[in-house]
Amino acid sequence: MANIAVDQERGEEIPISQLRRFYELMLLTRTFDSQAVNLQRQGRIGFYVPCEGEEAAEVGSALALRPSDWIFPDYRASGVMIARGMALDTILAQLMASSQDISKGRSMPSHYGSRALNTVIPSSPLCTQLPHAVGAALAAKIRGDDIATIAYFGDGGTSTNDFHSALNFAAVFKTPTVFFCRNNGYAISLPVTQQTATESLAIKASAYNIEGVRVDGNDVMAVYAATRMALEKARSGGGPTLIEAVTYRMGAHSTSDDPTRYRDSREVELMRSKDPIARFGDYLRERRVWTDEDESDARQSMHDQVKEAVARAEKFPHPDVRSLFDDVYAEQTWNLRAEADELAEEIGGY
Ligand SMILES: Cc1ncc(C[n+]2csc(CCOP(=O)(O)OP(=O)(O)O)c2C)c(N)n1
Repeated sequence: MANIAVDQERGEEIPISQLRRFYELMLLTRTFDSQAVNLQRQGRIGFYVPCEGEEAAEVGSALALRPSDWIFPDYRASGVMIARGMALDTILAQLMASSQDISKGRSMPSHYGSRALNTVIPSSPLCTQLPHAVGAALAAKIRGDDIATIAYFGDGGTSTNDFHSALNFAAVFKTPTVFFCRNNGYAISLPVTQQTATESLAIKASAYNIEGVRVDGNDVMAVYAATRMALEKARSGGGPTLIEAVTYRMGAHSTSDDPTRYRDSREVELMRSKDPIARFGDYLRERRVWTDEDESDARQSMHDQVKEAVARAEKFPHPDVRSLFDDVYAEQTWNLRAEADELAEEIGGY
């Protein structure tokens, strides 16, 4: 059994341990994701944005980053967070808006971030994180920091003003930024064919004179290679890249969406046959670096990990409602003080 594989694009050797890590992180993401949907259906969390089908795009790109790089994610980023090393408890604390949540339960569920992981909490308006990623990259360039920034967004996001402003600014100032577009085929109910008349999303990069790369987003090794190349180019002064990872949103847009209203189930079945996890699992078995026993052990251990994390997270209390007024201003204003006092009095009455 060879203990390396060759990255075809780069002619570089990838250790087998790394290949297994790709697979295990994709599997953990899938396990977590389906459990999060179940929790929402059972009323134990309010809302969730699933990433089923997009694990290769998320995990492959996130693993290409260095810890010192900065991530500007969107709301569909559980796989990015898991690959980045965010603890499941931390993700669940965010989804449950508990006192252990980094944003103190104040962000919409599925909007994760962590200063320790150089990951900025996203806002819901699409692609607002792109100019932020460019600004942070420009600051790094001015300071001489050897880092890159990466922004995640979907195909629909390419129709926003912020997408175009960010690409233009990044190109003119040659910032070390990677724009990572998950083309999952849909913007809620709108298919990508109605989103744009261009032959691809990657081609939009040429309008700004930057490189556009279209990659099979269901091939974790290809995503990893494309993202690594773009990051290395960015860090070495080569400027920004737009990556279009072509994948498929297997599930609903969010737990508030019912895709059967606008999408043919035969299409979904066809795309399930291109499942990035099954595909990479087959590859690993063919290479004899993953066995059926590894598979059942991994599935059992991940199921247990998620179950235990949920049990722990559900014990975290909610934040004290009085903390609502904290962090709004450095010094609380008179009117907020008055409202806080009124609330405290109201609570005292119960
Ligand atoms: C500026 C803006 N316009 C519209 C919305 C409403 N909205 C939320 S998600 C979404 C679809 C986004 O689709 P896409 O960019 O393809 O990403 P995906 O959700 O498929 O990952 C829309 C239109 C929004 N959040 N922000």
